[in-house]
Amino acid sequence: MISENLSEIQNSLHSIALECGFEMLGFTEASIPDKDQGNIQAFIDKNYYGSMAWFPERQNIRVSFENLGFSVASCIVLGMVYKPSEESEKSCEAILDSVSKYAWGQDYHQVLKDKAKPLLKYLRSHFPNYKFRQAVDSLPIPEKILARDAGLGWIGKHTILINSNFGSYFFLTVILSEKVLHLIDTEMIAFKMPTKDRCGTCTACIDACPTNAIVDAYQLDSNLCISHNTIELKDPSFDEDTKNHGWVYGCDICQDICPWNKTVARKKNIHSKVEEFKPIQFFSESSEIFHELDEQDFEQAFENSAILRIGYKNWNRNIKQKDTF
Ligand code: B12
Ligand code: SF4
Ligand code: SF4
Repeated sequence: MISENLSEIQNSLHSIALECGFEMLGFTEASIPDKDQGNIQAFIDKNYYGSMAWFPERQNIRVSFENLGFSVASCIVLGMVYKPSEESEKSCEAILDSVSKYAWGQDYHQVLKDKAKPLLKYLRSHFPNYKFRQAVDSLPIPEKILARDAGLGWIGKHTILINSNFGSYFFLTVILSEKVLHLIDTEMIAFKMPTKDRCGTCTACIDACPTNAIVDAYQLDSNLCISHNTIELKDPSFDEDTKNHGWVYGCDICQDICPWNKTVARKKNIHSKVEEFKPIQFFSESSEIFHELDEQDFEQAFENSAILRIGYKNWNRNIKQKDTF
């Protein structure tokens, strides 16, 4: 029997999440199904993690939630849409096919941490004897698998999580909870999003990827992915053989072509409601975006942006690479 209390807690968390700007929230058990564990292992065995040498490390956290300082019982998974409004897209036309929409606004790691603070405060005050910890890419936690199991959507053939209402232009963050919170009661079922795979026979993302990085449905080789090559490749030297197809930071091709974004979410005018994800000044006001920057100008331009993390040398490398196609 699930106590009435748990249902109230879930409802309150849902209301707080909406107030904080999250569109999606779900609960799931802290466990990774065997089939997914096998897929993660295959990703490692095939070296699909590219230059992210950290990926195969700490597998005990990724698949078993070990060494986190407490025994994790449940995961609260939250989703926040970052898709820019049509107005923002018009004002930033120059970067539409060069800078991924997820990096137009402020650094999502910080934004999602700030936005989730009231949820953590609520949890800690209701359950002072239990531990809670938030992850936004900051822990080796398979966020998409947990999000799928929490009812936020399905993992598409391009390997990104899609929600049938919101499309795929949203970030994920997970709150790990020592307290059991994931049990589903009848009221919560109404909040749940469909998790059924709705890609059907479509292969638009696979066909559109210019580097054939989606080597098979649901399988991505990061070595070939423009997102990886513009963000994760640490070597700042210019390489004529690396073709980023005009992209300078990230890549949106497989998401732009997806009917769940292109048609369904667009018709519903799904876009970010969060001030922090409006384009940063450098993108909305500068007329010289794709010119090389010195360290000081780079740091000023990307002060609150995730782009700051790649450093000015790699930004300049990507600018040079932009024109080689
Ligand atoms: C590593 C990483 C990357 C890598 C690898 C991407 C990938 N597909 O995994 C690179 C650098 C390429 C990348 C790119 C991007 N990323 Co990224 N990334 C991550 C990170 C840190 C880990 C993901 C992970 O564990 N991947 C490993 C694979 C094995 O996991 P998986 O994809 O869930 O695997 C499932 C299937 O794809 C399949 N599978 C995968 N590989 C294989 C291999 C075989 C052989 C088989 C059979 C099956 C299989 O099986 C699994 C399910 O059982 C997460 C944050 C996190 N901590 O989860 C963000 C995250 C996934 N990224 C995100 C974003 C936004 C992006 C980009 C869109 C950014 C951009 N615009 O440039 C692109 C999208 C590229 C793409 N097509 O996926 C968001 C996605 C949000 C969402 N709606 O899903 C996340 C969740 C960050 C966040 N907190 O919001 N990313
Ligand atoms: S992000 Fe770009 S390069 Fe990577 S899989 Fe999608 S379309 Fe291909
Ligand atoms: S483009 Fe088609 S196959 Fe690819 S994720 Fe979207 S619906 Fe699925």
